[in-house]
Amino acid sequence: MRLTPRAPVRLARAIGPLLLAAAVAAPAVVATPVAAPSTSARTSAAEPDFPAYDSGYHNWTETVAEIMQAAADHPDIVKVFSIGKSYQGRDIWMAKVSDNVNTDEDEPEVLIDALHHAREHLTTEQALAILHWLSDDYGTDPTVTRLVDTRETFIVFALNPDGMRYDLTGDPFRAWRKNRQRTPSGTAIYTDLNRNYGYDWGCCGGSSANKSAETYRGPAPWSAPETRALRDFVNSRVINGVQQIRTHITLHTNGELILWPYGHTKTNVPRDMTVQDHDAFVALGRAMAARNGYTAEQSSDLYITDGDQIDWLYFQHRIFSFTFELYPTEKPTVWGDHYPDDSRIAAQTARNRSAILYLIDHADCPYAAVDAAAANRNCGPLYDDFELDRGWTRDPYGTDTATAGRWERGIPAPTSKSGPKQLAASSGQRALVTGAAAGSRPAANDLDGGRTTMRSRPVTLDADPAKVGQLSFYYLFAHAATSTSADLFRVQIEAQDGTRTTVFEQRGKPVDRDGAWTQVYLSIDAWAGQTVRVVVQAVDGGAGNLVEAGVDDVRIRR
Ligand code: 0X9
Ligand code: CA
Ligand code: ZN
Ligand code: CA
Repeated sequence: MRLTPRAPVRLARAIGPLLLAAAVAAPAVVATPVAAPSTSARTSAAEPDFPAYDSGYHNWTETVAEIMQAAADHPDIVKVFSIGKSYQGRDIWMAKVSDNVNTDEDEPEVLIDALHHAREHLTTEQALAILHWLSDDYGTDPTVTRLVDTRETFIVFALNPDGMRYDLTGDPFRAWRKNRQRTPSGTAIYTDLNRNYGYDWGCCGGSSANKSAETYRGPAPWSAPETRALRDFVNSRVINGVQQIRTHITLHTNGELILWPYGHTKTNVPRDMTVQDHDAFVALGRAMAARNGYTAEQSSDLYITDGDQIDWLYFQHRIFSFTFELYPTEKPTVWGDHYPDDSRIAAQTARNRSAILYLIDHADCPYAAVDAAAANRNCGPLYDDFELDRGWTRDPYGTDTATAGRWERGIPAPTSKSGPKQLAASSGQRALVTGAAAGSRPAANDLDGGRTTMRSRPVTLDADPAKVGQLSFYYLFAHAATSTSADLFRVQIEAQDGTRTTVFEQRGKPVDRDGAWTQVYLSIDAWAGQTVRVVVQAVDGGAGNLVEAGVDDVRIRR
């Protein structure tokens, strides 16, 4: 919908790898079905296929042809490119669906992927169905039209093409799960792609170190080219410090489940998740389950996994990431339940239409699934809980003089001297603090020697002053009784023309002041229509003063 392309810097960066891929994927705009890349493994053999009674399923070449056909039929809204190659050298195809599809517009992004696990063929059918909803119903279905116009949806149809093909070389199937990555010696080393992601890889008894096991995690995190391709694509969607992908579904079979992170722990809200995010996961999961009749739960309620995809996507990128376990409900018996008759495909993929469109819709503001208050709180132009690097710069003006305890985004270690000084984060586990480590004694890692400054990424405020939400943040400012008014904590707004205005300031006094997270709300209506930055400063104005400052949960509300 938005015709304004993103800033040129962003275009260059974001489209670079995609253009490269698109060049390789030149047939994307041609209707002719594209042959699967040739590999030594298949030079003589016919392309593996489903048995005749299951011909409603797409094998690998049919899947690729179908994707390419959609791009040829809808060149204005569908673009196909490869995000990398499988171990055996097949392209891992991705379709982008959006209006102005060749432009990287500033629209919330959604990622959907299928077939991590070779035998889970219904997931590829589901991904193809999504591609068809979004492209064929564009212009006729008002919801689809709106979502194509206002979102950028990226779909992977088979993350594991080698395994998908191999599974069809059995009689009739092999019930294969892993990829086809093996050592030259030929020892059976294949990797469960959904145990190979790099967050808490192998941490928690949710995968196997045994090369022959179904849940073999691989020799190292990201050892599989397929997970690396997915990782690199997701990493490439961080633009100016902000991850563009907000919601995600990975499609698996089976169980009729909607699972949210984490899988590596039974704890509902561990330190590396925030309460607000957990609330949004539960609300989104339940809302989707109400639409497709699945059961929504935390993924570890099913069983513990480590190195699984959605844990990484949430932890590393704070993407609201879900595993869908498709039809049928029975727990996998390895052979039976992954191979529903092809007569089920139409109904069982259509069943998920409203749930999946709901999550695409909520890429705009996942917190809206909780309530309007959560949406207003967290979906304004700025919301930073400091759990991720979202583009703050230290010493942006080159005027800082502090010699120690400069601002850093970290896990603050509590310290105490005549009462608490530095505190654990206000939300999640990280905050912006003056020296996160405790050090050998309370005054060992506090702010010393002068000024430290941190500046946010640029944020554009609504042109209507009535619609500029308040700036809010939690702060702490603690000092010993030796403090003077030369010690300070302040927040400024840097206007578009570079001028800075102090909107909040606390100065030191010769009293012992303990650390306490305090929330502040400030009007910034004066900057309506401007692109501004938030600046936080702390100063240790006297030799040897114990001074600690912290900031968390900076918001410009809506
Ligand atoms: O084990 C998996 O990777 C997924 N199930 S499947 O039967 N398709 O293999 C489940 C992943 C979700 N995570 C957890 N259950 N922890
Ligand atoms: Ca668009
Ligand atoms: Zn699976
Ligand atoms: Ca935090």
